[in-house]
Amino acid sequence: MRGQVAPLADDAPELGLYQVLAENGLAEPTRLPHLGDAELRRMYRGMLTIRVMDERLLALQRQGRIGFYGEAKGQEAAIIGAAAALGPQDWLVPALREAGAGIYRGLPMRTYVAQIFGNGNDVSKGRQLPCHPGTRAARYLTMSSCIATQLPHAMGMAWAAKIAGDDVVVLGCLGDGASSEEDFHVAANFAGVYGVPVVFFCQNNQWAISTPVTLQTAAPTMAIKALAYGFGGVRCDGNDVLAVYACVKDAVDKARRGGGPTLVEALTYRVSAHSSSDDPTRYRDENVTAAWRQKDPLQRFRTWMTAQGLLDAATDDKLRADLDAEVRDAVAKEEHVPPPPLETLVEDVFAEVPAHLREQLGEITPLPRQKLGGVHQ
Ligand SMILES: Cc1ncc(C[n+]2csc(CCOP(=O)(O)OP(=O)(O)O)c2C)c(N)n1
Ligand SMILES: [Mg+2]
Repeated sequence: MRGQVAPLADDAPELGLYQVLAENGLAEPTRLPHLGDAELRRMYRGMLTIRVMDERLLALQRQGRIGFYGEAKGQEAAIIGAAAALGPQDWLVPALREAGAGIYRGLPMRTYVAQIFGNGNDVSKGRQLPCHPGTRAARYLTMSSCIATQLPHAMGMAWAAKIAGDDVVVLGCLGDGASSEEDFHVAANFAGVYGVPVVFFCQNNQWAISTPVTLQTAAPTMAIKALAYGFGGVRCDGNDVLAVYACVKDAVDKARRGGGPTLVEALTYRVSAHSSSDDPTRYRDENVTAAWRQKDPLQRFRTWMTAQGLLDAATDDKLRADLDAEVRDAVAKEEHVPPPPLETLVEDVFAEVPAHLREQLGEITPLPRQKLGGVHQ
């Protein structure tokens, strides 16, 4: 039996909705991407990691043990489908919700949790909001808090790779909200003109904090915006990990061949709050959210994996328990690591620390670790 996937719109992929898995988890066999069993299992694990991590770390915020957390619930397919389409030599430049892609590419869980605590093990030494990990080793750039500023960076990294003749493609991520920023226009225009190997990946989760996508643009899709910059756009079902993988892989392969940029839009929904500081019941109809929760991307992939004999309930339960234990262990180890040394406040900025700053440093009394209040973002 085949899945009832959306029909192909080859003549206008920027207006269509590419699906491989229908909502009931049945596949359209002619569209299945070439992926081995091990890679499919790894993708499932990557999606479940995000789900488990979000549950645990949001609970930690509610207990006052971390100051802030941003979930990616319901967007696991978009995040992992895109990450899986990259090679290890490629760079991923995230927007807000791709930390799970960093982990998929090799960012250790403890390193991520250390960043969330902002402790002495955190490579950014507590100077970023939680959920801003970065790893050079896994080629995952630190997220920029300023919406869309990462896009000229992603484009520039890809342009540099082209000039140097490096076999590198850059995935520049954005949300629907970021598409209204001038940085999106600058990056897309430049990428089109210079034909750089960048793939713009827009997770259209239909909300930018309290702004619905209908107020973000009058365009029928995000993907169609690519046409104005002289390159192709494609829209896929962001809750279908195989569709996201297929579309991003096509775009990455094209960029690698010298075919220039593509804008891939993954249509999904932000089923949770914007962040731990947000209450969406104040501005949106949660009946719509409830309907989108039924389109759970993890459940869709689980149904298909199970039908393929690649997963069973016992393996799934054990995987979930193992991932939960991994997150709890990382929290247990990182929660009591002391903060970065105070001197780094000035020593990392000045080669020779001015006398007045040395004096001020001497006057600072470190505060005991207190219950953290909310952080607004
Ligand atoms: C330049 C800038 N303007 C506003 C903000 C406040 N802000 C933080 S997240 C956000 C919404 C982003 O929406 P979207 O791009 O759709 O990403 P999503 O949160 O849905 O993943 C806004 C407006 C910001 N961080 N930077
Ligand atoms: Mg959004």
